Amino acid sequence: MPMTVEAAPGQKLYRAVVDALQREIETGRFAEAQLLPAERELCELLDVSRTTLRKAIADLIAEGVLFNRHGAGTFIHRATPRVDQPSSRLTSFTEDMRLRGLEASSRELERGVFLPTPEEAMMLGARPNERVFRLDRLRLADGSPMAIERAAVPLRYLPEWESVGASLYEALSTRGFKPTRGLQRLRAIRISDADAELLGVARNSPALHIQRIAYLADGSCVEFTKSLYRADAYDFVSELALPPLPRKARR
Ligand code: 16G
Repeated sequence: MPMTVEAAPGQKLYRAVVDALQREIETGRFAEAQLLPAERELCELLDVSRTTLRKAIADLIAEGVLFNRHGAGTFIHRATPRVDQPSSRLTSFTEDMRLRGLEASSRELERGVFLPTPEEAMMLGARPNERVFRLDRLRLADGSPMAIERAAVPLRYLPEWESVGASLYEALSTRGFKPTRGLQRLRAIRISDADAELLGVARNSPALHIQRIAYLADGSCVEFTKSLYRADAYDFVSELALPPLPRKARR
């Protein structure tokens, strides 16, 4: 069904197209696919020129309503699940999502065995010439991108790295190397253009940069992971308690 786009007095036509597209997205017209219909089809639907449509799409991308995936087209942002994440629990992404009734999945960005960077060697306490297994993934919940995780694990813990499946922690547990303690550092950053595209957020969006170092019960370091979590999808929640009183002050 064609849509009529009429610019209000003083309004540019392409801004009227922005409003019309936004309205249609909100009311679910393109709900069956995340991919926006082809340019030609949209021009016909809205009865506007390509130039007008392109300007409108550029604005909707800047506003974070749409996003471009290189070579694949223009996509609509679906409402991202919002997650309260306790920051004191050592759980995996897969477990966290399962607990919330969301389906975890990943898009693998890199998998391989490398010599560690100086930072990885230091964080992991790697032995001389020890190599690390690296796994970089885009993590999704019910199909929505939530985080980018770049994990490094000393190869001795996962020599069969090629067969690591959907969950890194499950692979470690199966081999008897389940992390039992972790340290996490969290800070706010402005996301790079490449990562914004992967996460499907507007350029220069804020994100949460998290570094996790996880240890085995014997104190050796099993994982060093740098992650970028969507700031609009995550609340990290901490439980607070009064510190124990010094002995003298106790009555
Ligand atoms: C969590 C961890 C990440 C770990 C991953 C394993 C944070 C900030 N990060 O996302 O360090 O590698 O879980 O998940 O919580 P997986 O077992 O589903 O692969």
